[in-house]
Amino acid sequence: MRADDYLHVRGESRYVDDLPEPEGLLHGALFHSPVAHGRLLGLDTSRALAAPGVHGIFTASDIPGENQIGPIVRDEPLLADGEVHHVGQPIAFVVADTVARARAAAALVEARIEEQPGIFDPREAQAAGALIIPSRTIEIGEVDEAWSRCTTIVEGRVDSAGQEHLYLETQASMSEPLEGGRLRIHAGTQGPTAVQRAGSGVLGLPMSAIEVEVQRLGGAFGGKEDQATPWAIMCALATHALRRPVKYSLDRSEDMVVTGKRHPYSSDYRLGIDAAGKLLALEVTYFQNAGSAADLSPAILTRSLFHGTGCYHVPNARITAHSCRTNLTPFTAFRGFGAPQGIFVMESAMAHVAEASGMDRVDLQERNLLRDGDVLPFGMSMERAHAVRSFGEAKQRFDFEGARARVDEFNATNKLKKRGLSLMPACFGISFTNRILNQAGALVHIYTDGSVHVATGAVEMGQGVSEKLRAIACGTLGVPTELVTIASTRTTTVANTSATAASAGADLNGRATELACQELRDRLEGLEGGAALTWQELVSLGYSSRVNLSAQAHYATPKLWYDKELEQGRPFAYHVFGTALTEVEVDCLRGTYRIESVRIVHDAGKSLAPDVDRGQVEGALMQGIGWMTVEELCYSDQGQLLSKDLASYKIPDLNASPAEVETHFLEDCDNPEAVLHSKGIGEPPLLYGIGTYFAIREAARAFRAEKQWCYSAPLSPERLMMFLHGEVARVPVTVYG
Ligand code: LUZ
Ligand code: MOS
Repeated sequence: MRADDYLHVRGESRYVDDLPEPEGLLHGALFHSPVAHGRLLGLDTSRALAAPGVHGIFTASDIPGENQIGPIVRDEPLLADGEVHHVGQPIAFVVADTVARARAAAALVEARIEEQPGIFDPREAQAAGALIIPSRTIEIGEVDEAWSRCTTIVEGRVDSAGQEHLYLETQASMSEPLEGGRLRIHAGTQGPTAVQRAGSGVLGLPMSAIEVEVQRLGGAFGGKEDQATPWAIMCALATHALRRPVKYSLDRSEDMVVTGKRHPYSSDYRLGIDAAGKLLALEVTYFQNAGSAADLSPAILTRSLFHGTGCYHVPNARITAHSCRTNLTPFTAFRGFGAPQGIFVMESAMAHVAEASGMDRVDLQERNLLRDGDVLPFGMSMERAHAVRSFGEAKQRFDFEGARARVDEFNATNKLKKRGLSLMPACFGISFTNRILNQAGALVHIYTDGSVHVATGAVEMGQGVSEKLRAIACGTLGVPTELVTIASTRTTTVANTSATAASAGADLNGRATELACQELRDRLEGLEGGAALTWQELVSLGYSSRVNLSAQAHYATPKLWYDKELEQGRPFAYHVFGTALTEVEVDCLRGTYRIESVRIVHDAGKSLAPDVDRGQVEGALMQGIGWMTVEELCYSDQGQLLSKDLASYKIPDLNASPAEVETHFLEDCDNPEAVLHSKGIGEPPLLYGIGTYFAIREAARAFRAEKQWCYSAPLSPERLMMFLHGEVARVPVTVYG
């Protein structure tokens, strides 16, 4: 059992809303844009300000520093100024003595807005020149020349919808004044330093005047990598002005409306193979729906580019990506970070070309899996690729041939129910694609009683990073688990941290922890007579010998480089591989389906915590299945989110989950590129969910082979039924009329 589990089951874990309320605490509420695009002509806060219990209302004009929180592109005000660009854009922050009064007052704010037409479709935005950053292309080989050598070429379009994070704990923050004009923020963020930096800019204070602390998050999934910042800074803004503690926690529906989600993508592909079934040429164009501000979209676009060929080797490829500005909430990081969108396009193209050529899809996949020495379109050469191994092992271990025969037999003898199978290979690059972010720090104290305190930049969000850090510290120092405490994450103990993200939290912070612990062990073991002592005696000897029992360490991932001009480099420390075998049964009259089983072979390296990793594989799989099947964001043609509560936005429940999930970790996998030969785990297994889409598709085609398939997700039962019995249903990804 993990140390956190005791706290969770006893209700003792402290999320922002569980922190003891400081005396004089005020509560925030948001007034946000009711329209998707318009000119903000006037703002009347007088009625709100006169409402009972109100202590202050903050608008753009109350910001002492700069009204700017864009992390990559400086295009996002904290509070709207002059214009609004999406429904839910923050305009005013109201602070009152109770939550109810703050919300009541926020409803009294009046904005005069001259509405303007909005753009919601990324292709429309691109055609209108509304781009977040200049478009990018990565390229390898001779694409234009290679088409003539192809025996089968397919072209098509793929759409994938966004996805709501639905972390259990909604966005929340609490700030409190410290002496001398300084302040502390208890932020519900994956990126404490990002909050500190943005707070410094907005308040016009040095970063040293702002402390950010994170105890833990109730889930984040990328939704708090960047988008925890505005709420934290709004609290800080009010605390700064009123010198009172301020808390703001969003209710579920508000959170769904005002925060960003996974990016919807619309994409075009052209894929060609030769007579031997080798992939020869690929051309892909992504239209990323970025929403109204950049947020992390450029970084997400990069990851899509880097995963555009999926798990396969394509010698001639050209991949282009447009980040398109639309009038929806800025879309943001979500587990997978643009890779799932790109990989879904590649798998779609693979399925298409297999059918067009008459090749077996699994054969085609297997023949083209990445091998050592294969070069990806951005110039990175594959090392220790376990694609072939995990694909082969999944086939064998889970008796793919037997399953194939069973499913074919089932389909031959059933008319209205059909079964489908898919093999889904995953390949995911580990490291932040922005090289700078690949660094971390740790501060380790040994106290005179032998107990150990480990502080890093890693944020615990239920993913078990604390458990892994503890394992690393225990192993390196040679002490039992009970002696090691993992501290909350604070900008005052470990500074200039990267967000806990990119599946790299344990890699980066774990390595820093290992280095700090090694340093301490070396100091102690270097003492005369130290070798024969117990831990307790050793620590006592260290203290009495006046040895420094604290160590700080910093780790920066080596060997990473990327040249953006050339679009060439080695942006990842390594890749994670695996394969999922999925079996589904579709009721072809109703469009409903049952996921019979998902069986996975996954490469976790030498796992630091196998139970944690198993949980991550299962959780990511479910999130991937949800994205591909039942999770459906619905907007009005005015850009209003309609699916803004759990009655209208469905995530996989027990019935929508696979009846059986089996995870097998590849054995004897080392990984010299990460701490103790482990591998990042958070994001890669989400890709297995894509397998469910193709298994359902295979079953549907066993029922209606003649219908032309359109590659769009989610493939909800409603949409599947429309496909099977009505017009071809392309999923309108962003807006429903
Ligand atoms: N965040 C980020 C990420 O800033 N850069 C990345 O490459 C990344 N990858 C996955 C998830 N979050
Ligand atoms: Mo990220 S999608 O916060 O790893």
